[in-house]
Amino acid sequence: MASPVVISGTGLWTPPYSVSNEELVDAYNAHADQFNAENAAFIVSGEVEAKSHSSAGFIEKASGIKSRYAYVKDGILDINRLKPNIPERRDDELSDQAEMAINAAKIAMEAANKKAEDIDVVIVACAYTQRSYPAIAIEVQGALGIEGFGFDMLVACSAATFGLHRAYEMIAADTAKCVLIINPELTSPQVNYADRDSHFIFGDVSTATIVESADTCRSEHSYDILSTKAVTSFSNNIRSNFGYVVRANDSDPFAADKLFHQNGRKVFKEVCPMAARHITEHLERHQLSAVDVRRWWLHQANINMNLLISKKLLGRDATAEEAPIVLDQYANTASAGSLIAFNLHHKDLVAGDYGLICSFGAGYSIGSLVIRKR
Ligand code: CO8
Repeated sequence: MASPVVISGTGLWTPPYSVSNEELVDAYNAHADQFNAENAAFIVSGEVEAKSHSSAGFIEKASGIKSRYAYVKDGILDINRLKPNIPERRDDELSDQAEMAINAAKIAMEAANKKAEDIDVVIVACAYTQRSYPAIAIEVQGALGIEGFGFDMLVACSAATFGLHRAYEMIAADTAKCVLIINPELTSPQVNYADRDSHFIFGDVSTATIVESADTCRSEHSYDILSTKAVTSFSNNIRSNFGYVVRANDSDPFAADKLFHQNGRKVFKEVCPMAARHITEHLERHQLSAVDVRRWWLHQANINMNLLISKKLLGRDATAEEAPIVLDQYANTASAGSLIAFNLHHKDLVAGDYGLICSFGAGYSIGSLVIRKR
């Protein structure tokens, strides 16, 4: 029998700058006041809607988020800018996302005891790449001195789990010996900090994972991947229309629809039952039920979603130990949330413990892995 496919190392790179709800709300409210003053006549005539204030209390209650990290903080709180000020780099400099990716990759490689020559595939899987080509993954591959091949893949919130799925399949099919999957989630350039409904949702982060065969695994903490499961179902409820065709259709590249926007209520209502059903069916494949799972590393979009999903699965509230939440500190980090939770909360598991990694979000897309500590 072929030897198991394992997760043998993970890395989490946290950007140096934190932005609190209060800072973000102060900037947004100052922007709203300025907008309302500048548009006073149109607001009175009903042509323009006045902007209401945001509130740190609302944000924490509705989402569980207290702060988020930013790759570059400069500019985000400037009410005349409301976006990070990330200077353009020359073609011969490392790109921002490759830099974020390498920071997390090095941590994962050390955790898995891997050198560049041990790795033969690099997958960069995230919600956006900062350019179309050459692939960020190939840039990372070159900078780390890895031979073999690399490619980028975009599946919004499920990019990280779908990337792990591809790695699992490559190792199982013996088309790769060791895969490095990296999720450099540079979300802040796509956040509309002038939009009260979404200005607080996202943070920047980078996570990385090593997947290989158990035969080559030399790691202290490793996990058999027992199986993977994915589903997608088209929805316009989470969308960004930014893309290269914008140049050709003459639309405004800075319009609100080109940034992240969503119908949060609908997402909440539709995705929670979908995710709970998906997880139940996945566990059933292994004759497991929810109570057999020691740890749930769930996607981190909204604390109330996670509480609802774990309650649907367990029939009671999950404890923080069972289903850790990292949203308070990191916010929604697109596809990386479940892997941040994994990075911070896995070392206490003992051999034989089952765990489940699951992402859910834009697409819609859901991806999961059932794993067992070795
Ligand atoms: N401050 C104060 N009040 C506010 C604010 C605010 N900032 N925003 C809204 N309100 C008010 C509203 O006006 C409303 O008032 P009223 O009741 O008088 O009409 C009230 O608060 C309630 O508003 P909502 O119904 O909108 O509030 P919710 O309780 O639904 O919470 C959430 C809003 C937090 C957005 C919630 O709906 C949610 O989290 N839903 C799930 C969304 C989700 O998970 N989306 C996934 C997105 S991530 C993803 O898929 C990855 C995409 C790729 C990455 C993108 C990177 C940029």
